[in-house]
Parts: sequence; structure tokens; C-alpha cells
Amino acid sequence: MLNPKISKLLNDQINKEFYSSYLYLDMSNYYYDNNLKGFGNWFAIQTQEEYAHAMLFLKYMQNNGEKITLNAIAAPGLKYANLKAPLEEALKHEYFITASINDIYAAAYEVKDFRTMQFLDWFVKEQGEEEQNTDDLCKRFDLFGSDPKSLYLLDNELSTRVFNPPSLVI
Ligand code: OFO
Repeated sequence: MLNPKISKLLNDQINKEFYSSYLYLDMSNYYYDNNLKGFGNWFAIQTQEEYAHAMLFLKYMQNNGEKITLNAIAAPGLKYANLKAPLEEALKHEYFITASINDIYAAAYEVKDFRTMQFLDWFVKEQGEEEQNTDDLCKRFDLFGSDPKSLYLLDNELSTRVFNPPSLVI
């Protein structure tokens, strides 16, 4: 059994990860609609990663005998003003998720829940990578996004991204 506060935070995180998956699917659709299939693919892979993250939190709770409550997933509902906007929104969202993971970590530290801290270590590192990748994409868009030929090449490159399941085993 986990501390009830930790259990609630972990349960909430399942929803946040599913929401992340849904949000990135919306961004993927946006790029497909705008004929940037590589960007669409990049976000479709993000969608898969976030779904996998949700399932890791779910499995961790199950392994600890915790009851899971699946709550409604909010509609992304974002309107994108231009082709860069989803990238900026994605980066903002990653900062939000990082803060959320850090909050769970701090709460686990407070109640000496070392098992949950160890579980979260992987996510702390993962968030660092996610922020870096998304920030990198924003910067590359700044460099190449206004030139059609360069944008075409960047889009082609992003179309080669494939899904690698998380290395964390629960
Ligand atoms: Fe779930 O990794 Fe980013 O948000």
C-alpha cells in the first residue's frame, strides 16, 4: 500500500499522461492537415510514448495494490495560429509535466517513499530528454521553417522517426 497522497498524485499523473498523448495526437493531426507528414509522424510517435508513460504509472500502482480511477480526458481544444505554434505549446506542456513529476517526487520524499522515488527517477531523466528534444525542434524550426526547401528537408527527416518502447520495466 502506498501513502494515500502519493497514490492520488500517481493516479492523477495517469490522466496527465493520457492527456499528453491526446494533445500530441491533436498536434499530429494538425500537421497532417497542413501536409507536413514528417511533423505529423513526429507527434504521432510522441502520442505513443505518452500512452506508454500512462501505462507505466498504471502498472506501478497495480503492482503496489492500489485502486486506479480512470477520469475523463480533456479535449485538447487548442487553435494553432501558425506552423510553429504546436511546437511552442508542446514545449510548454513538457515543462508542465516536468513540474508535475517533480511534485510527486517531492511528496514521496516527504513521506520517505523511496520506492516511488526510485520509480520516478526514470521519468525525471525522461522529462529532461523530452524538453531537450522539443526545444531542439523549436530552434530548428526557427532556423529552417521560413525556407520551403529547408522545411521540406526537415519534414522528411522527421518522417523517419520510429517508436521505441520505454526502457523502464515495471
Ligand atoms: Fe510523459 O513524457 Fe513528456 O510529457
